[in-house]
Amino acid sequence: MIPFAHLFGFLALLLPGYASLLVPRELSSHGLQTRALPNAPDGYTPEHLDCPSTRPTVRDGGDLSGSEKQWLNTRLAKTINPIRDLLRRFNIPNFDGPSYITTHENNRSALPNIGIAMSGGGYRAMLNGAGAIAAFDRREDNSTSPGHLGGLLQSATYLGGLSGGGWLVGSLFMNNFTTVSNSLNDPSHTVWQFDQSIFEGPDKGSIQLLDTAGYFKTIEDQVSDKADAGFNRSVTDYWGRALSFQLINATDGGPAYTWSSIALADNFVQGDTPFPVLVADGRAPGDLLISGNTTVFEFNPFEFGTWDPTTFGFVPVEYLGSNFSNGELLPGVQCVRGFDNAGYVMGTSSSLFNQFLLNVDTVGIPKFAASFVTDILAPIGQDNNDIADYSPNPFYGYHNSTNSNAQSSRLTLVDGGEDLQNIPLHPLIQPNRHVDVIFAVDSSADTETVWPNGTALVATYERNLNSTGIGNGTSFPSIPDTNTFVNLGLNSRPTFFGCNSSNTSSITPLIVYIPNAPYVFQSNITTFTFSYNNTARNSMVQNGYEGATMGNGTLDPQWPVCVGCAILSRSLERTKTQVPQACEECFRRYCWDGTTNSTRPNTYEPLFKGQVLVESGATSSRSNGFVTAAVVGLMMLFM
Ligand SMILES: *[C@@H]1O[C@H](CO)[C@@H](O)[C@H](O)[C@H]1NC(C)=O
Ligand SMILES: *[C@@H]1O[C@H](CO)[C@@H](O)[C@H](O)[C@H]1NC(C)=O
Ligand SMILES: *[C@@H]1O[C@H](CO)[C@@H](O)[C@H](O)[C@H]1NC(C)=O
Ligand SMILES: *[C@@H]1O[C@H](CO)[C@@H](O)[C@H](O)[C@H]1NC(C)=O
Ligand SMILES: *[C@@H]1O[C@H](CO)[C@@H](O)[C@H](O)[C@H]1NC(C)=O
Ligand SMILES: *[C@@H]1O[C@H](CO)[C@@H](O)[C@H](O)[C@H]1NC(C)=O
Ligand SMILES: *[C@@H]1O[C@H](CO)[C@@H](O)[C@H](O)[C@H]1NC(C)=O
Ligand SMILES: *[C@@H]1O[C@H](CO)[C@@H](O)[C@H](O)[C@H]1NC(C)=O
Ligand SMILES: *[C@@H]1O[C@H](CO)[C@@H](O)[C@H](O)[C@H]1NC(C)=O
Ligand SMILES: *[C@@H]1O[C@H](CO)[C@@H](O)[C@H](O)[C@H]1NC(C)=O
Ligand SMILES: *[C@@H]1O[C@H](CO)[C@@H](O)[C@H](O)[C@H]1NC(C)=O
Ligand SMILES: CC(=O)N[C@H]1CO[C@H](CO)[C@@H](O)[C@@H]1O
Repeated sequence: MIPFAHLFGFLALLLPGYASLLVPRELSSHGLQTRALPNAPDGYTPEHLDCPSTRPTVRDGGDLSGSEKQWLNTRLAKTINPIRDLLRRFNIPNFDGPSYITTHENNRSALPNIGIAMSGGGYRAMLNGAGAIAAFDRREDNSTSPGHLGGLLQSATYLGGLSGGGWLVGSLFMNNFTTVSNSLNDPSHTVWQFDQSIFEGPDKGSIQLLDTAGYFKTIEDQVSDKADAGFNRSVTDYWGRALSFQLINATDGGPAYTWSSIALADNFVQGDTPFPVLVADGRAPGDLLISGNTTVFEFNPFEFGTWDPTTFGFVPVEYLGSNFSNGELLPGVQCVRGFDNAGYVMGTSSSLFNQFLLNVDTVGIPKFAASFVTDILAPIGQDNNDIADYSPNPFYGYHNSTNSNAQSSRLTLVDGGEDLQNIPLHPLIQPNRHVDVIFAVDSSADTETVWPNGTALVATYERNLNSTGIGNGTSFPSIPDTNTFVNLGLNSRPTFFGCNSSNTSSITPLIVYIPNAPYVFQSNITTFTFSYNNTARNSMVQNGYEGATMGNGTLDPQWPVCVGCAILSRSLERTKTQVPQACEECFRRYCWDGTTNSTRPNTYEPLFKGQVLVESGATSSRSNGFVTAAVVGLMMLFM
């Protein structure tokens, strides 16, 4: 049987330039709606093809792309009913939420504009984040019952992912924006099978027919073909291929699935999904350490680039790999397609894990994996283990005076969390995007005990202090030091930052910080844990669900009301509507009130808040029982 992707590659060879037109027809002949597509012309290998009649160029970062603006018209209209439904269910006392939405419906920009951000932190972050996404997704069972938050995902405009959070976002979008529960219970046993470590490769019971040796050979062949076609290979190529076997629902890790194909998927085109954005950090030539001022790049369905005043430009993501100079493709230069492989993009945002591939203790991993590491990966990695190579640099000769890579034909990117901004807030705080509220799920491992302590928020806050500097007009709420986070428990329960926007000049989103904490499972599993049995995997997801919903409202029955208030806050200001009394109470309870306690705390060892589901092997249970924990939780909230 000829695999579909190969067949398609063959068609594309015959008809260069028409590639993206053909795939939907091919799929629709099977009566299916289009999902993200295996539309690369030749599998994992980028191809030089004739350019479209309007040749792609680099544009500056002064505004949203035309494509994004057009898409927003569709999406923003689609979010109105979900927001109205949410507010109806949340039922803010003495405030008619649905009528408020209806009154302002014809002026969409008056209404809330919601973003969601999923932090990095390997599989821990992916799974804890997946619990939050499930909680926000009205398609999940029970998610629209009292105390739950289902519908927030349908109400959101943007969905950011970084590193492990990017695996989550990327996997859902590659798989037709499927649900978290369908990914966990994948009927085809293809994706999210984390009991098989990435070194073993997929379970042979799935659609993958490979044994471990065949898995490594397939990956090596795919990457070699890219190198033979003249593109630099980096360890990230291997890492991204391996990830794809776990994240993309297709044979051989879906080598032809491109990131740009998200923009062709029906559900995205119809505005039925949020706008996915993945984040990676730029690295100036010769730099090994990534500072907080490094350029932050984003991958969205239309474009790759940055808002930062350094490179300050975007290129169509579909044409990554093309040889741009001074912002253009010179006459005669062909267009490259297929470079923006979806697994490569997810691998780029998480390139930190390259080091895991390289440093893994070779004892206990399959023989093939061990020789693969020593013979193939190690020589490629050398001093540049963590990079993803985006050569030829699309920003060569572009904004020479500010772009530190302008004179380099190479562009190398690293894991989006290496600048410590481990939550992908950067795309969501851009003033052009007008996001009002960001649900920021933080599964970072900051403390010695592998819990978050606000480090990611502090990094973004510090970066944006000087709005004429690297922040380039962005504005971010005040964030206290990490000792304060721990001492005040701001990292042990949801906390709002930026409640009072009157003392900031430009558009400052409200941040709803949702830290990973032990609700029903000891979810502080180390970042470099690469296999989870299904019990542990599902418990992680459930813990994330409980964290986002505060135990479905059992820890605080007012939590859904408070989420509603957070969503409405900036909109109420714009429409000069009096803040409901219940919201004032919520803000007193959940907003960081500006106090600090910067004394170095003892080791952070949070207690369970809920009924312990299963005990993870490494840790002892110290549950006080659900009722006691609820009382403790409430006491902390009212402090
Ligand atoms: C994608 O999901 C939609 C539902 O959102 C479904 O109608 C469609 O058939 C799915 N397409 C594929 C290719 O699975
Ligand atoms: C939904 O709620 C019902 C009734 O409480 C329960 O039996 C069922 O297990 C729940 N479903 C999920 C996915 O939790
Ligand atoms: C994977 O694809 C199979 C066959 O199309 C489908 O039944 C299954 O639901 C898909 N799984 C996910 C997680 O999208
Ligand atoms: C970023 O740059 C500013 C000024 O250019 C400097 O004060 C600050 O220390 C830098 N931050 C980091 C994290 O390097
Ligand atoms: C930018 O640098 C490139 C490469 O050195 C050069 O060809 C180009 O002329 C420069 N552009 C400007 C506007 O100086
Ligand atoms: C917070 O995390 C940072 C980063 O890991 C660490 O350096 C710092 O000591 C931690 N502080 C507290 C109070 O946990
Ligand atoms: C997880 O957190 C608990 C305290 O909540 C701590 O006792 C345990 O050592 C932590 N696990 C790891 C791997 O650090
Ligand atoms: C802010 O950044 C700009 C550009 O880097 C710099 O010129 C200015 O001195 C900075 N201001 C402060 C207060 O650091
Ligand atoms: C919260 O809801 C989820 C999904 O229905 C369920 O699995 C979980 O048991 C519930 N937890 C509590 C504390 O009610
Ligand atoms: C400040 O934090 C320290 C360290 O956790 C604690 O011992 C002290 O009681 C706190 N101070 C106040 C006023 O809460
Ligand atoms: C699953 O993993 C957890 C944590 O590592 C362990 O405690 C448990 O025994 C495992 N369960 C099974 C069925 O292997
Ligand atoms: C709002 C703001 O400061 N925008 C600046 C971002 O950076 C570009 C390139 O340096 C400037 O042209 C904008 O004025």
